[in-house]
Amino acid sequence: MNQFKSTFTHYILLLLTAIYMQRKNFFHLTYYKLFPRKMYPFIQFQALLRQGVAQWHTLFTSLINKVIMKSGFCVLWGRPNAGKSTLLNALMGRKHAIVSSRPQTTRHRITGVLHGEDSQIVFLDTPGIHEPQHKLGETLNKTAKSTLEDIECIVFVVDASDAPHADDKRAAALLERQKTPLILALNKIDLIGKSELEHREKQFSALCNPAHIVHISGLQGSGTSDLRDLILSLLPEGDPYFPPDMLGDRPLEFHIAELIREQALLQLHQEIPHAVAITIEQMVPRPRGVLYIEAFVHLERSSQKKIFIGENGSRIREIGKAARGEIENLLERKIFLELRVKVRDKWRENDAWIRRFGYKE
Ligand SMILES: Nc1nc2c(ncn2[C@@H]2O[C@H](COP(=O)(O)OP(=O)(O)OP(=O)(O)O)[C@@H](O)[C@H]2O)c(=O)[nH]1
Ligand SMILES: [Mg+2]
Repeated sequence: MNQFKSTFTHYILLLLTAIYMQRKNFFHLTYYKLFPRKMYPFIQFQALLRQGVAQWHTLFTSLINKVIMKSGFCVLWGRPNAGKSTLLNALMGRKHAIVSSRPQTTRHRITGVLHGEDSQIVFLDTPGIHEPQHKLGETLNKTAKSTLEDIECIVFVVDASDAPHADDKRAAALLERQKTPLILALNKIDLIGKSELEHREKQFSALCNPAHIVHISGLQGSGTSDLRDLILSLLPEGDPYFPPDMLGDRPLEFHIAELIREQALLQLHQEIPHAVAITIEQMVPRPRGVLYIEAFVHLERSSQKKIFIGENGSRIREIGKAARGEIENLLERKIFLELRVKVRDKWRENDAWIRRFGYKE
């Protein structure tokens, strides 16, 4: 009886030790020599089991965590002043492109990358399609047209508070042979009532035969998140085009020059804003964390230079002050902005200047 008791206690102790060691993974194959030979098959079996479970666990978690990405390019299209850049900013949730009430504010293809958890939409804001008055205008139309290749969707932005314009028709005509899904975005709905919107919807959809129609206010942000979801639904599965920290494809100097031009557009009148081009000539760090920026303001005539500078330099000071605030917000640091005005005779008719100012790509 005593012998039975001691053998029983022995096995119980062995079992408890085995359970403890199993939990702590002591039965790892490395330690098997510590155990009696009879236990080898058991140790090998449990090691294989543990290994198998680990592999299945990795496989399952990788399958569950495997994110199916959607990505693609979406062009914001339309006539000048329809609200494309305002919409880009609303979709991006940040100020990415400059906006003004002057037609032809946008002079480049502006790429805005919107990163989602499982998606990436690359927006291409475009210069407004219009009847060109000079070489610069022709270049802007060409830049816009060049965005229509290799894209996944087009948002045709129209100003619903106004009847279709010759430029809307021009912009619609350029989409005629497009196979890409077309969304008609009736913008500026904050300015009109329901019946006017219904009327405009008929007029604008007759121009372009859209696959989808949305009602939005880029300025107030209404309807823009539904539009973003609709765009997403049109994108194919695919890897992202841009790394997660990239919001666009233009250097900082570009955005700085644009912010200066935006102030010129906002603060000057008649033809002068259209004659303004900005180039950044220097960006040099100065003591106490200040960044010195020297920008050239290019105009077409000396009479425009006089107006730009203003009486005792008052106008140029105001433009510089407002632009400095915007640039400091962008860079999150103090800057010293120096504006120098240059006259470039009829530069909008001159290919060399158009290229030098970066409008021809
Ligand atoms: N009320 C109202 N105004 C808007 C709306 N969207 C844009 N605007 C205004 O329309 C004007 C033109 O806006 P932009 O975004 O610069 O237009 P755009 O189509 O990019 O113009 P271009 O760059 O010249 O082709 C600006 O004064 C905007 O504030 C809107 O939803 N409602
Ligand atoms: Mg624009």
